[in-house]
Amino acid sequence: MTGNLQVPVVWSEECLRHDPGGEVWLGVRDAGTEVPDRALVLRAALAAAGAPEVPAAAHGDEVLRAVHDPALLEHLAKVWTEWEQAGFPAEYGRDRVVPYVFPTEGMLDGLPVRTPPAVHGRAGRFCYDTMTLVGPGSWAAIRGAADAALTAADLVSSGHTGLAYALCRPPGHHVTRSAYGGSCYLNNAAVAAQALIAAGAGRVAVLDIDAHHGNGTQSIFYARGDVYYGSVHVDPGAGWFPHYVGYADERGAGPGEGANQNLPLPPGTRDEGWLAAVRDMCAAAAAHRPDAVVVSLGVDAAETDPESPLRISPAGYREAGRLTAALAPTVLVQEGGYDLPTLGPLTVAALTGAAEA
Ligand code: SP5
Ligand code: ZN
Repeated sequence: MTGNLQVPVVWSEECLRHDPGGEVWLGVRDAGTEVPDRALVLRAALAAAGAPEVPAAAHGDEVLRAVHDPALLEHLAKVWTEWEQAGFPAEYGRDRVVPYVFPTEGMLDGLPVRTPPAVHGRAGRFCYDTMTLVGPGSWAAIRGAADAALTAADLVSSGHTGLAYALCRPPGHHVTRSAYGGSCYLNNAAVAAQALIAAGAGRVAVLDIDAHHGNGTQSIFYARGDVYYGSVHVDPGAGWFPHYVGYADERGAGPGEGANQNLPLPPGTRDEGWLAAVRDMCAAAAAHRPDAVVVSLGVDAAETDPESPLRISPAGYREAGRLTAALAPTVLVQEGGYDLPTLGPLTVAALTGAAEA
């Protein structure tokens, strides 16, 4: 141990068991960047920085069922076993669950969404892309990541600490109430926000600084006034995932009108422009007077990251950590970040800034 970073790091060993085995992108299976080594690199860097580690405690499904369709939970828990029993890995060399038919609005044209009995048909029922593969250890890791988020929320809501970090893998902010995608399976940040509310917070702000728009978190809280969602991300209209959501005119609905704010940025944006947007997001969030904050901490906006064209430095992430954690007691939840050599320093920088707040 060389540092003195006083932020508890909540961690579940289960998170290593998810090996998506790549991603099918534009019809070709690529190696993929959401790999188990991400968690090992983060864990080692945070330990070297002196951060104390806290094991994730097993939690029940109550909070998960408040933000997700129970049918999504059941599907994820069972789909690998059914895929295997149907013979796809052993008999056909299909070693991961990859959907091939998606029940889009255009396909159904108002007919009810059925749940097909055949697993290969049902694979697209709760998933919206081909990049988010499921394998034998996936569910254990998905559930371990949610437990890490819940444990970090417990540490903060109990007053044990004003700041806690959940080392979640796989990440979560692309998952809506009933559909997964974007290398995410359950929405760990939404789970943390809901847990904070269940523990007594009246209003929560979710601040998302991952390079990509957190379409899942936005969707889950879109019509709610008790959870503000703000996101700074690369403009989906400039050709970046999630393409269909994350535009500035998405402001919330009904009781949530005005409690959703997107700040899309052009590819190539550096610290100055990004931090100006982070400051704007924090000012808007502060106006909602949150009792607690959840930060969706993706470090894939870094200049070194292969998955986004934003060009943020470690110093930028440190400042963003300071700004986002200054509003209220804060739970940091790991989202993306894929450049293994710089993933550790970037995350340590963000946590260092948050601890300074
Ligand atoms: C949590 C998170 O950051 N999810 C991001 C999902 C976006 N993945 C898009 C992958 C597109 C294909 N990647 C090719 C990279 C080549 N440099
Ligand atoms: Zn991302």
